[in-house]
Amino acid sequence: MKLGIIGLPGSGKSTIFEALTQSILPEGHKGEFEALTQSILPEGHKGENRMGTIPVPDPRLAVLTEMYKPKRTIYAQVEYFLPGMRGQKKDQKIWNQVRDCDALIHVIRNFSVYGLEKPRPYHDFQAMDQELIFADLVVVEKKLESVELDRRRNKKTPSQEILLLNQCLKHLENETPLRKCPDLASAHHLRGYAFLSAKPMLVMFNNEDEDDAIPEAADLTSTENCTVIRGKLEQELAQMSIEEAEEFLSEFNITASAMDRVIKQSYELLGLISFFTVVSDEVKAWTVKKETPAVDAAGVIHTDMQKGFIRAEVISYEDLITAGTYHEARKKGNVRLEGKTYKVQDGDIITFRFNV
Ligand SMILES: Nc1nc2c(ncn2[C@@H]2O[C@H](COP(=O)(O)OP(=O)(O)O)[C@@H](O)[C@H]2O)c(=O)[nH]1
Ligand SMILES: [Mg+2]
Repeated sequence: MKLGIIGLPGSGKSTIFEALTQSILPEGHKGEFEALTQSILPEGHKGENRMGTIPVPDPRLAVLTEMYKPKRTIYAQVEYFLPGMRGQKKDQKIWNQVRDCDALIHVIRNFSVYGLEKPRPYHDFQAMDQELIFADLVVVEKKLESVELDRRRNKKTPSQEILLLNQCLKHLENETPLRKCPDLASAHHLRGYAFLSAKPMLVMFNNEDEDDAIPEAADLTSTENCTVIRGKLEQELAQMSIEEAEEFLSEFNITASAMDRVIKQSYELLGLISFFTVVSDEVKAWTVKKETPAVDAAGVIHTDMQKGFIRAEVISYEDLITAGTYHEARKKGNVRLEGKTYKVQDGDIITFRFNV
């Protein structure tokens, strides 16, 4: 899962990127998390692309680790991507860089800066969203123009795609982002365009230290997925020792680190779930979309597993914990054999049977 961070200059993107990628580690996971946490480009490279890969916190993995005592426990991962500004004229290139992201985090300034006008969250949201819409509009218009040329030269043109592109055109001309049109946003024929306004978006208001409320921003809170972060505060928190951080957490009434919260919200936004595998000394979490059939979940692990899929041996996390051991669960009949079309559920522990 790759989340692109966008927003107007000065909205706090770099600050939040650092808060998310250098976040303090939840108790009990220190070792594993430290090994995985990385933020590739350090200070002094502000103009470059930055990418941070961080583990998805999941207390169930700690329980499974306790049960199986594997050599390794591997958490699911999410990537945060912050496109750099260096050497870029207008936004075109930035937009191309976030095209392969699964979703966008749109950072909006909601803190005061001496010498700058008061924060205008709704205005800023609109300004950036319109740029996304405009970038898509350019792509659609170009394509439709070339299609029209082909038509005049009596070349065959793919009609379904054109129909859909024309629908996109209408919405975009009305300044409606394509994420508001689920049929278009998920249309198979349009996948190759990777439209920016079609990407799921988490609107992130970047607040003052003392303020943890979602701002009044017209009807944004009812029409978009909104969240609040106190970027500066969270960035400072991320750089503290565990002891310092604990004191700080209670002082500012923060319960979960921004990283935990944002990952959770991103999972929900993207309709993602986790399933687990336990094989030869390794407990591992995998990420798939809700409703993913077992055969495709196998493909996330290895294409051979997908091609040679025979069946999936499945037990829910709850059933395993209740039974105490896999052996006991099997005796109780909690271990099921499922076929290709079985829809994987959050927390399933799966063993795939396959031919090579
Ligand atoms: N008071 C306050 N200042 C912030 C906050 N987040 C960022 N800033 C400051 O705003 C300025 C711009 O932040 P930066 O992260 O570089 O924004 P970017 O241009 O979007 O990457 C910096 O001076 C930050 O220290 C915040 O939550 N509160
Ligand atoms: Mg920056």
